[in-house]
This record gives sequence, C-alpha cells and structure tokens, in this order.
Amino acid sequence: MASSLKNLSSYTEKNIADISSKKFAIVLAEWNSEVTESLYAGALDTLLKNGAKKENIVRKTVPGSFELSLGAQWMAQQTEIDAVICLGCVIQGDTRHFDFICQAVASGITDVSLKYNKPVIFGVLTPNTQEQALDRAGGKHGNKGDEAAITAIKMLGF
Ligand code: DLZ
Repeated sequence: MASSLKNLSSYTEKNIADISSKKFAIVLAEWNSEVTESLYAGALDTLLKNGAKKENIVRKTVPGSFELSLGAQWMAQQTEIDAVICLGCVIQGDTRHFDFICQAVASGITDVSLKYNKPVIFGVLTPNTQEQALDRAGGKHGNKGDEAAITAIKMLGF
C-alpha cells in the first residue's frame, strides 16, 4: 500500500500487557505544540483504552525536543514510573539545527532507557513540513502518539 494512503499507526492486539497498575509518564515538547498536543491526546487515549488508570499517568512538558532526554531522565529515575513516553516534533528547516536536535534526542532517549532499564519511547516526529506532521498527529496517517503508547505497552509485556 502506498504510504500516502496508509494509517502508519495501525496495530494488532498482540503483546498487549495488563497495564491496570502500571504508571506512565508522558513528556511532551512545547515546540510545535499544535502537533505535540495531538500526539499527547492520542497517547493518553490509547493508554486509557488499553486499561491504564488516569491517576497513573503523569504529564510533563519541556520547552523543546532537545530537552526531552533530560525530562525523560527525571521521570525514569522515579522508581514508581514503569514507562516514559516522549513526544516531540522537529520540523526540517534551512539549517543543520534539525540534525543536531534529532540526533541528540534519539541517542539521549536511548541512553535513558538503557540506564534506567525501562521503556522510554521515542515518539518524535521528524517531518519536512508541518502538514506532514499533522498528517501523523491525528491526520490521514494516523497518530504517532497512539503508536508510542502501544509501543510502551508492548514493551511492558515483553
Ligand atoms: C530551536 C528549535 C528549532 C529551530 N526547532 C525546533 C523544532 O522544530 N522542534 C522542537 O521540538 N524544538 C525546536 N527547537 C528547540 C530545541 O529543541 C531546544 O528547545 C532549544 O535548542 C534549547 O535547547
């Protein structure tokens, strides 16, 4: 199927853990907030639909995607948190800033996950345009926030 027609966030029910007692932190960037708030809405809705309790989900914001790694670390180091979901949107600009932010946040989130031995999910969009971002934040390609939440749940059922 051509990706222009595909919902990129579809998932099956396999490996869906019982998350009724699991605690989640969702850390989202304020940059491109129209996009990141939609990602957040998708992630929250997906966690709740799959059995998470509202009181077990903490929301935290950071200024930009570059700060997601530290925000994730502050959450992951709390022993009661089972999984952290990071949500951001870095839109390609005319300079190399994009590359530095994407590289830093991808490796920063990986490091936090390995250091604290818990799922820290990379829900960061890296589109060329805002339109492409909105297509993946509740638009025609689904919602990467849903996908990030499902990834966290699947990792908890590993
Ligand atoms: C500076 C910057 C730029 C140019 N673009 C984005 C972006 O598209 N998405 C995003 O989440 N953040 C952006 N930022 C902010 C950086 O992530 C970071 O907050 C600043 O460089 C300060 O560390």
